[in-house]
Amino acid sequence: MKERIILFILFFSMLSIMNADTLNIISINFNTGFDSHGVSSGLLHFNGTNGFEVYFTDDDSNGGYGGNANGVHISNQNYGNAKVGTSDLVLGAYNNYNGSYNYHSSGIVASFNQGARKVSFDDTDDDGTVKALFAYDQYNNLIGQSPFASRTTVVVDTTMTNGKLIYKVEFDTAGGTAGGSNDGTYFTIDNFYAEAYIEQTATPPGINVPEASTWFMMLFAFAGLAFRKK
Ligand SMILES: [Ca+2]
Ligand SMILES: [Ca+2]
Ligand SMILES: [Ca+2]
Ligand SMILES: [Ca+2]
Repeated sequence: MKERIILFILFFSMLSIMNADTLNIISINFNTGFDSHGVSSGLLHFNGTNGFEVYFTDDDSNGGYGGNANGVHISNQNYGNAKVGTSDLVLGAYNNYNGSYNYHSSGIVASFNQGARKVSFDDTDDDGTVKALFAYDQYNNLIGQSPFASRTTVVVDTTMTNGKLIYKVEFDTAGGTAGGSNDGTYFTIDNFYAEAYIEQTATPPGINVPEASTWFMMLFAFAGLAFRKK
């Protein structure tokens, strides 16, 4: 009897763990100098928890300050980098070199494979150029943005998007191909963070998985049978 009670308690606690509100997290300080595949420039890809992923690239602006960037890069070089020359690396757009420095002028875009409820990072710009964090849904529609600011932690979450999940963000003076290498301002970012709800696994089509309450009823039925046999 004691064993049965313990088994029941174990079963109930397992169910409550399965139903717990758990989050997927991506947290990156860029200080290794590489993404999850050992790459340091171009389209960068980082893995978070439970298959939550982020891709970084540029905003495809094509102006006179570095042209159309070839993605992003992890760097300690100058132009818009308050941490220049240190081992505390940052992320900037991978624009053309001007001979000695990278312009870091294009907007920085981060795309997720799962809708995020919050995205934040530090603006590590070395001047007061104000930028905003623009948020997009899975269809690339603008759904909200953070206030314009500089040299601070920027945050966008679902309270700014009418509750819609965030599949892409862009950090820049203007969203899309506006701003970026057209506006003559330079900047970098650091300490990227994103969180998303762990998505429910979909039931495979044609397969009827019983609900938790059904499991309870079945468990009691089996327990009843076990007692009867004794
Ligand atoms: Ca580009
Ligand atoms: Ca860093
Ligand atoms: Ca832009
Ligand atoms: Ca700047």
